[in-house]
Amino acid sequence: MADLTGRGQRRAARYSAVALLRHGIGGGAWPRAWRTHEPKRSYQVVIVGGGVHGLATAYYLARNHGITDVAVLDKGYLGGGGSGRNTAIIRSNYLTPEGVRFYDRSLGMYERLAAELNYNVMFSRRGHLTLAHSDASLRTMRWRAEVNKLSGVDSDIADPDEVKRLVPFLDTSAGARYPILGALYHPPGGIIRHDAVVWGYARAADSLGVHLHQDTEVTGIDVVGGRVSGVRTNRGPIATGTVINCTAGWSTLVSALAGVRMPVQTFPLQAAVTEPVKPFLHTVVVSGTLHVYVSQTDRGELVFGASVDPFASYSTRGSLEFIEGLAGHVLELMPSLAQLRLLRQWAGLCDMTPDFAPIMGSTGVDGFLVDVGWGTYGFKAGPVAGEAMAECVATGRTPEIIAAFGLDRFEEGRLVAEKGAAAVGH
Ligand code: PYC
Repeated sequence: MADLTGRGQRRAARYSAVALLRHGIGGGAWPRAWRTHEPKRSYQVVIVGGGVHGLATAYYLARNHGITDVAVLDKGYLGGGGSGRNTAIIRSNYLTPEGVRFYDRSLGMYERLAAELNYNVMFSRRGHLTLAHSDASLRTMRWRAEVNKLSGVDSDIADPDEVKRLVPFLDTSAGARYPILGALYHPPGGIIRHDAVVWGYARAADSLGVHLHQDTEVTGIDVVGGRVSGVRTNRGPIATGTVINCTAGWSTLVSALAGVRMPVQTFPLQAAVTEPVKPFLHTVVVSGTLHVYVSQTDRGELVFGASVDPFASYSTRGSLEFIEGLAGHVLELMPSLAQLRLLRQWAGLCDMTPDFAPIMGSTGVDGFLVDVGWGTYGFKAGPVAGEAMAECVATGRTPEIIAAFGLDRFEEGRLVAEKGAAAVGH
């Protein structure tokens, strides 16, 4: 499609019922959602990682700050890492005030995203239940509910009768091996179609002039006199004064290319999906004690996840141990699912920090910024992280909403302590 501005921008095809009808009748191909380019020899900003964080950062740089001379580099395909491997759960029922405020902004942005990007991201606000099977976990749920309410986030404690009303298929009997004593109920939580989020941001960033480069691996980051001067890639060198590391899984390795150390360890997180069945589960259900979370997609499949694997690794393969453990736990919660067949399983990589909060903002190397260390929370944060990182680059200042997440907190002992908000024990 034509370059309309001379600055590499183009008007993306408008998706609408009328456009669908016109194409249905007239035939013809839809324009590609984003263009391909040869990498230029220099860009104002280079973003490493073409997942939701990298693409959202590129989009907000262009949309909010008019910075369009931006390249997003991904060593594989867009959304092929954590963005396409998570279980698509979004929520803001965190434990710390910093976390609640941050993830709540993201949830609000997700809610408006389809209209903003003219792309159906299938946002589904359906409520999120975190079950408590012990007095200790009920206490943590109460704590989270109170912190949430203080920040204006809708969360409260549900008793077992309310849990049964919301999810009749759950075994809420006192005779269960881990009886349900109550739950943290968070009505604004839900799910969204994760691939669509990636494609929507990619298409919008492209239409604003951002270059998206797939199969483009960063093999080196040049630093001269403490300042970034460029990146080396398998497609040649690119000069730039600003590099943002938006990777998940490889964040330590990419940061090491710039000589920056990260307190991060990488663990696989496995997930699985069943055959589709009639809709019966209208809420996201999480059990920390049983290490399981489950939601039902609009197609009827159940999507399950669990804890991270118990050893650090870069493997994205599924294992039999995971499926055996998961099946046992799911049947303790919902015995009537015994006949359901699993379709497939997969894994993504989680970069775990010591306090389960991300690392965002500037580093000791001028022009090298990070948006990493998301553990099991990354997908939920995509929009707000992109917005904040774009502001960081454009203004040279750290926005208040990410002030608590700086790399220097580990030296200064200002940890954020977000572990208690993890879906399951890790
Ligand atoms: O934090 O809700 C969560 C979550 C679900 C899957 C991975 N993390």
